[in-house]
Amino acid sequence: MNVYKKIYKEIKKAKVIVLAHHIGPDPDALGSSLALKEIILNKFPKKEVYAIGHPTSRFSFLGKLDKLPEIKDKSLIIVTDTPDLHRIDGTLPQKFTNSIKIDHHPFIEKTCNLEWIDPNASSACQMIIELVNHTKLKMTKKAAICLFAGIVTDTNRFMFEYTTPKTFKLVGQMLDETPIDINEIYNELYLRPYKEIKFENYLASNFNLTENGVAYLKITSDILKEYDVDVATPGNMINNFNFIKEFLVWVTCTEDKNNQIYRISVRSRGPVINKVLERHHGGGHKYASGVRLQNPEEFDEIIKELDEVTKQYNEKGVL
Ligand SMILES: [Mn+2]
Repeated sequence: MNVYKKIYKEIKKAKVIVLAHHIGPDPDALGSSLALKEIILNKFPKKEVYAIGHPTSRFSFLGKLDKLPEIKDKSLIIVTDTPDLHRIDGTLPQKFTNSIKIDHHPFIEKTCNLEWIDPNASSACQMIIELVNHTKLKMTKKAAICLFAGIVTDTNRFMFEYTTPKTFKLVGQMLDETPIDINEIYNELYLRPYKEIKFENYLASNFNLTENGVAYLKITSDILKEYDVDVATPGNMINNFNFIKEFLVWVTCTEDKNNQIYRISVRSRGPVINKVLERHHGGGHKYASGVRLQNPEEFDEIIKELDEVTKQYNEKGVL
């Protein structure tokens, strides 16, 4: 039996299905679980289906998240877009009768009974379209909006290398069969207040740059206050600094005063960076990673290690 059929069979069997994703969810995390909820309920209206996690206002157009229900017999959790246990938002797979992982991150650890991992997929949302195409599940308009938003953001508007002919085929086919207004989605995703542009301007003007091409910047909570932006803003903006000739790797370190942590976001145009972040208990993709630090001094170590990786990349052209 192929993985699509296996997943479908488990969905069919379950009475209660909980959909979960990673902490600090992006549109791929939110979109994949909210779309799955729609798609499952469309096929099985009598099942109890919940998409859980901490609410986020930024991407509320994708739909509302549910509270974790009481977990009964024949319960199934489907975790999307999350490779490791400690980043699952709101619950743990062990609490359920059965568990499934659908993810496109490189493998970190086994967290679910059944794991479908495709590191070549652009996004978890792309994998959901694939799942629908290979089973009796049907696409819905609401789900298509969620999935399109997840794919567009995870590929940075189809620019990242994970964007493959398969991505275009699956998206094209979905739009063909389930027409949605993509301009509306782009407005939701990319329309920004002027104060954010001013803040982006601050970031652009203040990066430090190493000889090897690592750009980095510490952002204090005072600066966030001054520009009236929230603590997630630098991380959400980091892709905007792609295609700057001198930046091979670029990093923001944002002080999160409420939680007494520092949020590190890293992007790369060549050097593989996730190994460095994994050493500091973070992770992510080859060219897009992050970590949350308690100790700000660890940031300096990370920059040193990223600089070394970038130096090696410059010397060898790979790595
Ligand atoms: Mn993703």
